[in-house]
Amino acid sequence: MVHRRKRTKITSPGLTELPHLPLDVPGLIHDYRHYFTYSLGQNKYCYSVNYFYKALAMTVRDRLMDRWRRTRYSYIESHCKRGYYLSLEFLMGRTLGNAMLNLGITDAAGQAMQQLGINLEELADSEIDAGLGNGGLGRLAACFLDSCATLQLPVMGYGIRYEYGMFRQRIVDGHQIEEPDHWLRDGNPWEQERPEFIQRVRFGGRTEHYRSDTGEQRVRWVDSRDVLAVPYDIPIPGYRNGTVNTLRLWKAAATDAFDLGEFNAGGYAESVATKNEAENITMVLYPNDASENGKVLRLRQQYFLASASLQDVIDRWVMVRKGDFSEFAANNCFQLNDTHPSCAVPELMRILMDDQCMGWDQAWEITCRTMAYTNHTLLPEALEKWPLPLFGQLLPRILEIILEINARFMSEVSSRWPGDNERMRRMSIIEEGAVPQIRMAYLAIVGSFSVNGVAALHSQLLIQGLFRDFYELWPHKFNNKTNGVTPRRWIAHCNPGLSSLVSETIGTGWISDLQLISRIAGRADEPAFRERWHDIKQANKERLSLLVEKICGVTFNPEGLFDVQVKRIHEYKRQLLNILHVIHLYDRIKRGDTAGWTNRCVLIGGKAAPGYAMAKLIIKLINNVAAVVNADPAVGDRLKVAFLPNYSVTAMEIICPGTDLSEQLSTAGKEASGTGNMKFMMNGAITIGTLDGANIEIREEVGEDNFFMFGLTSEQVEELRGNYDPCAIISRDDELQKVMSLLRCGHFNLFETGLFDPIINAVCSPHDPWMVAADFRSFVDAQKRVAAAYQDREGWTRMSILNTACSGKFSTDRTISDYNEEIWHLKPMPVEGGE
Ligand code: 26Q
Repeated sequence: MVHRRKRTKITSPGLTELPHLPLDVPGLIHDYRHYFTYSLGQNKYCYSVNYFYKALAMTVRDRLMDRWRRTRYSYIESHCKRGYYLSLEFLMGRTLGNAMLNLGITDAAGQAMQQLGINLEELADSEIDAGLGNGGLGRLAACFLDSCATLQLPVMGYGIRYEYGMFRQRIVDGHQIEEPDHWLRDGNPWEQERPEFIQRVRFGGRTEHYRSDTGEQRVRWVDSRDVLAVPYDIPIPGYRNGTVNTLRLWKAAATDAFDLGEFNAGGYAESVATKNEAENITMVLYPNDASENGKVLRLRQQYFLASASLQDVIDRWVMVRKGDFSEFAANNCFQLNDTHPSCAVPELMRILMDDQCMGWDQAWEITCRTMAYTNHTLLPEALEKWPLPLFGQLLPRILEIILEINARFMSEVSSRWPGDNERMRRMSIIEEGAVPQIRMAYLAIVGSFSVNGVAALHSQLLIQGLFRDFYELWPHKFNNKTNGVTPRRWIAHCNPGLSSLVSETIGTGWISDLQLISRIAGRADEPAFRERWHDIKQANKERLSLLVEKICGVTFNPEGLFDVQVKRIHEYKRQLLNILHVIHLYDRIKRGDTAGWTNRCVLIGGKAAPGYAMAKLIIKLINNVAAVVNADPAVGDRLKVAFLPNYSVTAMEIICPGTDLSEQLSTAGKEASGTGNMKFMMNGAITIGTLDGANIEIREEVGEDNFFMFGLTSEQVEELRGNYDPCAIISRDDELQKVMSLLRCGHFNLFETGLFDPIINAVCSPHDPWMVAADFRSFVDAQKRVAAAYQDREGWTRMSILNTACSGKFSTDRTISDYNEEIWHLKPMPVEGGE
C-alpha cells in the first residue's frame, strides 16, 4: 500500500551539508567494499556478477547524490525559470558507464576494480538497458537530458516508469518473437522513490457545474476513479560540471480508499481487481513507433503522465508563491515530445481553473505561453486521434475543456476567414465523421506558442502540408530544431579508441563542444593519422564481428565493407530496398559478374511493431535471404548477411563504431529527421542516403563528395504519385528484373510457397507509397560507387575522418542551445562546488 509521506523540513546543516565524496581509487575501493560486504551481504563465495555490478553502481550513485543536492539548491534558491520535457518515452539504455564518464571517474573505477580483481567490462555488461522507448523519439529525449545537464540548464524530464519496457526480440526460424522485458527484475540502483510527492489522477466519473461562495461559475470532477502517481527520480549528470538534473518517472498505484471500501463490503476479489486496473496504467510501454489509435489504456497513460507532472509543477509553485500566478508563464516552460503528452494543454487549464480558481482568459493566456510542441512525423496516418465518445467517458472534464478551446478557436478562425466553412472544417480540433475524433496535433498547436519540426526539410514540409492552415494563421509559432545525439554516449563512451586519438590530437574540449572536432579535418591528408584512424576502425569492426558471430552465428571478415542498417522496421525506411540490393549482389556473384569485387558484410537489425504484419514479413525475408547467401559456398567472403536480433541502445554502442557504411534509405519526405544517421557519422561511417530528414543537413556539412546520395527528391516523389508504374520500371531494368525473378520463383522460400507474395505485390503495385522500385537503379549505382570507393583505402579513410570532423552540428548540445535560445529562454545555472 502506498501512502503519501508527511513532509518535514530539516534545517540542521550537520545532517545535510556534506563535502564531496572522493573520486580517487582508494575512495572508490573503500566504498565498493562497504557496499559489497555490508549493504549487499556478499562474501568470497559470491558468484553472481549482479552483486559486483550493484556495489559499483551504489558507489557511483553516492557521488551523484551530493551533486544532485547542490543542483537542487541552486535551482530552488535562485528562483530561476524552469523547463520540463514531457515524454511518454525515455530510451536511456545503460546508466553506469555514462555516469562514470560524466563524473570523470572511468579510469579510476577501472583501476579500483582491477585492484580488487574484478573485470569492469564484464560487470558493466551485466546492466540491463532501461528500454523505456521505441526508437528515435525516445532516444532523443534521453540525449536531450544529457545535454540539458551538460549545459547546466534547469530542465526536468517527466515520464512513465513502465514495469515492462520495449519487448525483447528473438528470431525463431526467421520470424520475430516478442518477449516481455522485465527490466526491474533485479532492482534498479539508479532510481529513488519519492512518496512525499505522490499525486492523485482522476479518471471516469462526471462533472458538476456549480456556483462558488463568491458567485463564480465553477466546475468539479466527481465520482471519479482515482489513481495515485508515485514519482521515482533518476539522476541525470552533466559532463564533469557538478550539475545533476532529474528525470522523474511516475508509477501508478491504487488509492487506499478504494481498497478499504471494497474490502469492507466483502468484495475482496473485486478490490484486488480494481487495484490491478490502477496499476495496469504503467505496466507496459506500447511498442508502436507510429500511433496505434483507439487503445484506451494508451490514453490513460498519456493523461496520467500529463496530469501527475503538471500537478507536481503547480504544487512546487504554490508552495513558494502561494496563489500568485502572475509570474508562472515567465518562469515555466513545457516541451511536449510529440502529441503523446498533449493532454497537458487542457489539463493545465483544468488545474488553473478548477483547482486554482482562475478564470478562462487568464488560464488560457498562461497555458499558451508555457506550452511548446515538437512534431516528429510527416505521415498523416501517424497523427494521433482519439474517438470523442471514448475520450469523454475516460476524461469527462478534459473533454469539456477541449470542446471549449475548440469553440473559441473556431470563432477566431471564422473572424479571420469569414464564411470559410471548409477551412473551419479542416482546422477544427474535432474531426467530424460517424464517430467524431479529437485531433491531438491540432490541440497541441492551438495551445502552444511554439511548434517545431526536427530537421530543416521536415519543418518546411510541415508548414507546406500537414499544418499549412495553421501556419497561415500563426506563422510566428512555427520553427525548426534539427535533432542531434549526445557526443558523450555516442563517441566518448562507445568509441574509446577514436576518443583517445581525437583527444590526443586536439585536446578533450570536443566532448562538451563538438564543433571543435572540426580541427581533426586538417589531419585527413596526413598518412600517419589516417593509418591510426584506420586501425581504430578495424579494431571496432573486430569487436562488432565478435558480436555478430556470437549472436547470429555469421562470420564477418573485418577486411570487408561493413554495411549496416539498424532502426525500427518500417516500410517507409525501406529495409526492403536494402535487401533487394543484397539479392542483386548475390545474383551477380552467381552469374560470375565479380570483376573488381568489394567484399561486403551486410548487417540489418530492428524491431517490428507486434501488429505490423508487413514489417514482420520483411524481417522474415531478410533472414531467409541471409540463410541462402551465407550457406552458398560460391559466395564465400564476397557477401555475408546477418539479421541482428534485439537491436537496442547498447547494441548500437558496439555497432556504430564498427560501421563503414550507414544505410539511410527512407523514401524522401517521410523520415522526419533520423538520429542513427548522426551516430554513424560521428563514428566515421559514410552515409548512403536519400535527400530526406537530417541526411540533407549531414550531406551539407560533410560535402557531397563524402556522402553517397541517391534516389528521388521529396518533390519528385510527390510528382510521381498518381502515375507511378513499377512494372514498367522493372521491365526496363535487367538487374531489377532478375532480382524480382529470384523472389518470384521462391528461391528464398523454397518450402514456404507464396510466403513473400505480399512483398512482391507491394513492390509491383502502382500504389506503393514508398516507391521502392523507383529508387532501385539509383541505389544500386550509388552502391557501385561505394564499392569502388572502398577499394581506395586511403581515400575511404579520408572520407571517414571528414565525416567525424564535420559532425559538430549534430551534437544535442547544439540542438538544446537552439531550443533554449529560441523557445525556453532559461539561464544556465552554475552549481556550487563545480565538477
Ligand atoms: C502513439 C500513439 C499510440 C501508440 C504509440 C504511439 C507512438 C509511439 C512512438 C507514435 C510514435 C512514436 C515514435 C515516433 C518516432 O520515434 N519518431 C522518430 O522521431 C525521431 C526523433 O525526432 C526522428 O529522428 C525520426 O525521423 C522519427 O521517425
